[in-house]
Amino acid sequence: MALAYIGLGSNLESPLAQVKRAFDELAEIPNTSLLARSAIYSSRAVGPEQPDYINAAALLDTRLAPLALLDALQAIEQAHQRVRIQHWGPRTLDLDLLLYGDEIIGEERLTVPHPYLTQRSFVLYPLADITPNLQLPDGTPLADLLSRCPADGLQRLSSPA
Ligand code: A4P
Ligand code: MG
Repeated sequence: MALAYIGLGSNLESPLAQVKRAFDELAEIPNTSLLARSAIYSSRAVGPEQPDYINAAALLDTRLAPLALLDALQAIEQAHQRVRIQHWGPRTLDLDLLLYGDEIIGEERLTVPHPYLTQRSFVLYPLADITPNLQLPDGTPLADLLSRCPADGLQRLSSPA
């Protein structure tokens, strides 16, 4: 079993509903259980001009290998009729595999930890809701990253569950 953290993001087609539904779908992934969900946040878009995002994070306990878990995440994205038009562009649902245990993965389809994790308030604050004393595989405490990362328009809309 491995603990995996997932980043959820949406900025099209009722983003709040997309993210809430995605939490339920994460709980349905085979050989996997949903251990925790962060609060839900709104955030200003990073990248091209586009609507604000809804962001959150989830903690899974899974028996799936990293690439099998990525397949499951992409299947959920597809079910939300996600169309990839533009890099960093708007989307109905984006599911990023942020962390998979203490593994460091550099494969064509999968980079873990997620490359932008350390700089994005809309990832770091949700992670801290779930595991405030989290450390990255290289030993960096999440708290250090948070202290260096401005909240940058991030707003908490709900409590963690
Ligand atoms: N891939 C590699 N590593 C991973 C990973 N750890 N998790 C590959 C998930 N996928 C991973 O992803 C392209 C390919 O990355 C996948 O096929 C997978 O094999 P994508 O989601 O289709 O492409 P993308 O989203 O355009 O690129 P990327 O790099 O995933 O973008 P991000 O980092 O997801 O950023 N602003 C706010 N406020 N909130 C957001 O959530 N999100 C983005 C997208 C931009 N701006 C945002 C937000
Ligand atoms: Mg992505």
